[in-house]
Amino acid sequence: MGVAYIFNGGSSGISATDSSMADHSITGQGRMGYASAMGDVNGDGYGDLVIGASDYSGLQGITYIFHGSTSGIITNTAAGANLILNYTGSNEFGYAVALGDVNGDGYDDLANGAYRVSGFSGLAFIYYSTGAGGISSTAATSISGPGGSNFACGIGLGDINGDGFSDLIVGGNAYAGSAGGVWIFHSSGSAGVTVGSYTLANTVIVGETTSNFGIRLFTGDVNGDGYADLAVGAPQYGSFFGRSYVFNSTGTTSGITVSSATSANTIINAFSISAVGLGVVLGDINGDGYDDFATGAPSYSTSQGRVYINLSDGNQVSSGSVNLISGQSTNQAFGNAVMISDINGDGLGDLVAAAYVYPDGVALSGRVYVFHGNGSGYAATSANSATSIISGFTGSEFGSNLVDVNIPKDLYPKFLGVWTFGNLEAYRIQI
Ligand SMILES: [Ca+2]
Ligand SMILES: [Ca+2]
Ligand SMILES: [Ca+2]
Ligand SMILES: [Ca+2]
Repeated sequence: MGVAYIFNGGSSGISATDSSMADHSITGQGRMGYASAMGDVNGDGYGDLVIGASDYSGLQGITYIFHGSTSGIITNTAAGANLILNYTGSNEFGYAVALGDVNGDGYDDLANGAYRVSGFSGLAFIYYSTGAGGISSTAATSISGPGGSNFACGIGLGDINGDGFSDLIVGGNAYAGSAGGVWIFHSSGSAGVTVGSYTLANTVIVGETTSNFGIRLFTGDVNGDGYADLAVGAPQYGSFFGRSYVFNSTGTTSGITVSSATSANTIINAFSISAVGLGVVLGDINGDGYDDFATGAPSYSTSQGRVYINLSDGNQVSSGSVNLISGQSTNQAFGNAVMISDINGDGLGDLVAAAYVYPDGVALSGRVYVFHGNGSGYAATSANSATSIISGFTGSEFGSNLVDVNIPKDLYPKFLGVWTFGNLEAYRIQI
């Protein structure tokens, strides 16, 4: 099963101390919440929530879209979703989801993935919004990947080439012997993304040897030029040391033009088994208008885990970390998911980081930590000194996934923690 929890922010942050104190919850099945995204699919100014449940009905998978309102999201059950999307076969449909306006009509569209299609060739879909009615029940774009690549295990949307239309970014961590790859497809404009094969991508970036590059993606703007830049995680680099990369858009209609992960503008390294890159997020931590970078390393120091904080200098994300925040103890996987959101409305990005197998990797309760920004990063060096700590129930894996639930018409942003039942695992896809 799975439960999505929504916690409201406020001027003093979040006061909940366990998941029963959430402002809202939605219960579903099939690891609901392994993937989630927030946007406005029906143009009413309220944030709408997409949640993937990739284990639903065996491994068929299912995706739910919930429309926001003046009262937030109303229903408490997945079955009460405004739209439910399916795909045939045991293909883990909904393993990765993203929202963005691909065809420029002012309504966010849904990118979705099913990485097991046709022997792990994978398919990436775009379901366009119909307007005030929200997302269409039919995908107008479907793009096939290379054989055995897990294409679409990672999905992102962002306007990489600055033409006003969101572009599609697809990751496939098993490509080229698990080097992994990322494919960028530019929107053609009002028709959206019109190609049907990975061979027609505008950009292909190949990861380093057996690094699982592309399993995590996030877009943001690190240099304030209005062109989306791209963060990519490769948690298996160097036998699970892991690496995270940030690729700047060229600031031209060509978007990102490099073809190798080693050509990234910024590379974050580890010096021991850490699985850096299993969590990646871009957001403005110090309030200067440039997106900064947080990356989780949940395997660091016997899975105590830690999070690296790297600020943008206005041109690119600096490779020197201003903060390293460690988990509370071993076998908690702190940093399995990270998010930046201005929880307390002071203009500084707050860090939300999860340790989904807290306290010991056996009880699997999970914890979510909120760190308020201080203008130059975060004061804490340990999860013990987080501003807020929210605990999950035994067995719940609270914090398996996080999403910024920023609803434009609300005063304060919110955030969502998600828990799911499942086995302890560094991440889902086996290679
Ligand atoms: Ca649209
Ligand atoms: Ca574009
Ligand atoms: Ca940029
Ligand atoms: Ca910044």
